[in-house]
Parts: sequence; C-alpha cells; structure tokens
Amino acid sequence: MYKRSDFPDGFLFGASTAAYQIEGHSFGGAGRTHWDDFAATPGNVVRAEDGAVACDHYHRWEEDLDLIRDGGFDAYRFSASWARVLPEGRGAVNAEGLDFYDKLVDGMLERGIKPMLTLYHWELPSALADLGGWRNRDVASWFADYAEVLMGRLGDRIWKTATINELWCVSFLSHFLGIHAPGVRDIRAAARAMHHVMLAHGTATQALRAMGVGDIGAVCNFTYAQPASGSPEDIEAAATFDDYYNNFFMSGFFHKKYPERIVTAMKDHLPAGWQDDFDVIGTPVDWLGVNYYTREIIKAVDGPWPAHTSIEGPLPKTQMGWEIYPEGLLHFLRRCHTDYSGDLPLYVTENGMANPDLVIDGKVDDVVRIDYLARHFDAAKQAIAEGVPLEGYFVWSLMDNYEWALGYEKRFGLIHVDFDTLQRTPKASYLALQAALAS
Ligand code: IFM
Repeated sequence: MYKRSDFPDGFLFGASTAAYQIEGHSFGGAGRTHWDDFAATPGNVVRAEDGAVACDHYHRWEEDLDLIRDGGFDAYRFSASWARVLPEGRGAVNAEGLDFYDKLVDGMLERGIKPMLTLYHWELPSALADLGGWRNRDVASWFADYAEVLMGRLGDRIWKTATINELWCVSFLSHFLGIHAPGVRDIRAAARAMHHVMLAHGTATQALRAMGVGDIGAVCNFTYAQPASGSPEDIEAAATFDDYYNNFFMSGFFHKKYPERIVTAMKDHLPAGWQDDFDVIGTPVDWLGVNYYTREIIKAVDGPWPAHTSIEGPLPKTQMGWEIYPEGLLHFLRRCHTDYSGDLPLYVTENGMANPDLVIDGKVDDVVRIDYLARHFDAAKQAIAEGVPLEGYFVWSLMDNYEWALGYEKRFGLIHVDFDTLQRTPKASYLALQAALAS
C-alpha cells in the first residue's frame, strides 16, 4: 500500500472537481451554458441528464471541504463557472456568483487546503455560444476579461491558477468528434476551436500577469497512442493521433508551432493569420498539469483524415471501457519534461477511474480503485526517481459527479454520492488515501 513517505518531502496530494459537474447550475443566478443546451437536445446525453442539481455542492460546500480536510489532502483543484460569474459571458456580474467563490476559497484556507483554481472547465455561457463560441476569435478576449473579473476578486488567495482544462476536449472532442457540447462535427470548426483555445489561454495568461497574478499553469489531457500493429499504416495512424491529441497543444505552448502533420491536414481550415499568434500562445507558464487516464489502440482505415479507428485492447478496463495502463502516465511525464516543459514543475492534475460503486451496509468497497491509484502512484514515483520535476498529484475526482455526455452513471469519486438523497459516503479508496496521507 502507498504512503505519503514514499514521495519526496513537500510533494502535494489533492483531489479535483469541476464547477458544472458538482455545483448545481440552476442555483445562485448562474447563466445558461452550452452544456444546458446540449443536454436538452435529445440523443446527446445519457437520459438527457444535465448539471442543474449535480451534487448540490453550491449548498453543501462546507461538508465537502470538511471531507477534503479530513481526507488529509493538501490542496483542492476546483473550477469556477464563467456563466455563474458573468451570466451572459460578458458585461453584468452576478454578485452572488462571485460571493460563492469568495467564501469557497476562504473555506479552503480556513481548513488549511491550498486552492488550485481552473478558470474554464467546459461550461461556455450560451450567449457566447450564440456568437460562435470557440469558433470566434473574440473568445480569447472574452475569456481574458472574465479571468480578470474573477481573479480581481480571488487572485490574492489562490495558490495556483490553471487557464483552460483539457484544450483537446474543448476543441477536438467537442467540434470534430461532436461528443461534448456544442456537439459539432466539422473539421473547419475544429481547427478554429483548436487555435482559438490556445490563443485564449495565452491572452488570459498575459492579462492575469499584467494584474499581478502569478503561478499560472496550463492543463492538458494525454492519451497514449498504441499502434494496432507494426504495419507502417498503423504506426503512421498512431503518430497522427498522438499529434492532434497530445503534441498539438504542447508544441504550441512550448515550441511556438504546431506539428507538421496537423498543419498539413488542417491548413485550409485554420483561421487566417494563425502563424502570427504564437508569441501570445507561447507566453511562458509557471507549471504544467498532466491529466492522464488511458491508452488507445489505433488502427489505420481508408477514408478522410485522420483515417483511423480505435480498437478494443486486451487490458482490464474501467467503467468507461478505458484500459488501465499506468505505463502511459510514466511516458507522458517523461515526455513533457524532456520534450516540452523542461524544469517547470509538473502536477498530475487528474487521474482516477470510474467504477459502478454501490453502497452496501454503509460502505463502498472499491478495492479496484485503490489498486488503480497504487499502480499510477508507482508510475509517478518512477518518474520522480528519474528526475522528472513532479510536485503533486490530484485524484479525479473528489466525489461522484456529472460525467458530461454520460450523465451520472459513471462514478469517478473517492466519495460516493447518492444522486437521489445527495448523501456523501466516503469509499474505501478515500479511507485508504486518508490513512496513506496521515502516515
Ligand atoms: O470528468 C472528466 C473531467 O471533467 C475532465 N477530465 C476527464 C474526466 C473523466 O472523464
């Protein structure tokens, strides 16, 4: 079993959540978001579930912060909802929304928990989606303006700030694959969203720096690309996946260019003048967050770009159907350090698994999650032993929550949530971490 003393002194442990997934977006004067619209459209989300109530964290935040403190976590990675702060995305501020985040941050500090804030974790205000959302270049300045409003209130107490969670999901998953809001399947929309999300990250980073906010990071998700065979076609298909999924964003931030394969495939769709934006996109950050869950087995197929499909792999899988592959975490920690972020501090900002957890006699016996975390912690320890400057690890997620297009069925939490009564029940994995962090 893992223990805190297996990691270097000062190594931090935390848990992660996101606003729309836990807060209850119908409360407190929050504006409509594109996730409310997406979920209200038949066929997009399992059972058409949305984040209207979610975990009711908006009213139960004190109990949730107590659970973070009692678990022995050093830090809490949470996000703010743009539409809770600015219901129309721009203009009038929802004072109640800012007050909510203000007291939430104070609540963390009172409990000795370091607040790590994500500015955007996917709930774009509907009013901005009406204007083209991530397809509109103006989203970069809208986002920077929102960041200034929020950090004008919280900036003096936030430990670390991340701009945008998982830029691949915001752009490619949502505008090419159509799996997340706004559910678009269009290569031109995807290319524009991919570039604008990078520009928004850099524009907000510069705006926050100008107002004196420090310790700003980027957070990306990584999936290991395993060729289905040794054929040149499958190897090339996996390299394409690796480039549009993993390297596009890292290369933009740290090398001020996009991978050649992606430029070749998307050059007709990228917005005019994209080559001139890299000084903004590549604005130096202070740390890098790595979100890692799984690998995909990539097989070439005939057809339009990217001309591949994912096939089922042989390894044990989580409730999401994702193979458990801790070697991929070690791979990306090494790669970020050597190819991209150099000596910048790295954090695992998300890692965890969904499991069909049940409460039986008041307990949730999720041994499979304990084992999953132990194997990924081993990968993190190996990276540290090799000299990767990994400084902390955040488990996704603190509690079961709204898993986007998959609704409330996929349980990622260390804490079980009964979505009828909203009762919280710490799982065995929470208790194991609590014991490890106290050791
Ligand atoms: O629930 C999501 C989270 O919002 C972003 N990263 C992946 C998690 C699991 O799918």
